Amino acid sequence: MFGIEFVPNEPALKIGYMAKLAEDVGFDTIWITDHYNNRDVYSTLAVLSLATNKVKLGTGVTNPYTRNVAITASCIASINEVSGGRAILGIGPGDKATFDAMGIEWEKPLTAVKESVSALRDLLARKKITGHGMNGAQLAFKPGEIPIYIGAQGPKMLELAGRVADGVLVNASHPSDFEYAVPLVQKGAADAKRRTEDLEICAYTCFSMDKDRKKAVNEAKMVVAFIVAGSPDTVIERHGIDPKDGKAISSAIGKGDFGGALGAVSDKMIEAFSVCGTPGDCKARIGELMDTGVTRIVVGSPIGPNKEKAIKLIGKELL
Ligand code: F42
Repeated sequence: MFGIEFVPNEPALKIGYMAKLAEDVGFDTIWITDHYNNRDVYSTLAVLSLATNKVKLGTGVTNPYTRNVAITASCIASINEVSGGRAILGIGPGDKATFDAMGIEWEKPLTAVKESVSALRDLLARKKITGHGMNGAQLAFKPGEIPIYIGAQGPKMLELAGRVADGVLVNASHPSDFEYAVPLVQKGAADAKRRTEDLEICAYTCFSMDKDRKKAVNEAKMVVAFIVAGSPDTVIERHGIDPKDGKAISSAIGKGDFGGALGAVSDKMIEAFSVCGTPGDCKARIGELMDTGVTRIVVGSPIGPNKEKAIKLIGKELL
């Protein structure tokens, strides 16, 4: 029921050590984020394939813009091979801010994800594909069974995930976001005449746990500041936060004033955008999330003030 996310902003060997620890304390899935400015997701997953024995290993999430889908198929199939069949492909529309920096246009993201999942299903079944801009691409080796999850927040993307994916990774931490998201995923599944029970609905949370609540909250603040800055007003308002307070944070981040951004993070923002606090606090929030129809929890950044200690504590108290 519990997965964990690692951001490859540290050397892959260090993440390999954390991943083994996470496996040992009882996590069953490890997700690695994909942004061009961090270590490469597939190199990291290759290291994790060798460092661990039984956890599932996923891209959390890649996108159809920075990598051609035929390359994505080849990369994840290679990870599936080296890990002994433990790969999962997480794919989403990608992070607009990093695309701007790379000079990549974010054209028709919904269509791009939809077509990519269809092409990936064919490529992973070793079919020769035409369409999707391809002209007969086909893998030359057997990929094995690889589930495909979609990273989604918007209403159409959530429905698409329900229609075509094996699971959905929703980047949110509050029950009200899932009261909104779960019915949309279920509607997509119903439209495609699929059983909702066959679909994993994952809360891909901002998580911070420590025996000392204050320390846990302090650690979550910067991640929450970035979430608030990147969230549309509709999401901010859903949590009873004034969009002006959100704008103040994005403007501080835009100016490089990270102290100012941290100072503007309110308790209400922490409550809305993270699973945070003592083991008891986190347990209570996880219960609320599961009540909305969430089937799995992903423990995401920052995990805790001291990652290694937090992983052990989560293992002892929650898993
Ligand atoms: N992004 C990354 O780049 N790297 C990561 O490691 C990563 C991890 C991650 C994990 C979980 C998760 O939920 C998201 C994650 N993301 C990551 C972010 C992800 O890639 C997306 O940026 C994020 O999920 C936001 O996407 P969204 O679901 O809100 O979709 C956007 C594109 C959106 O606007 N969706 C609309 C909707 O209603 O869902 C649909 C827009 C639409 O219909 N577009 C039309 C189309 O065809 O695409 C075109 C409309 C027109 O007028 O052109």
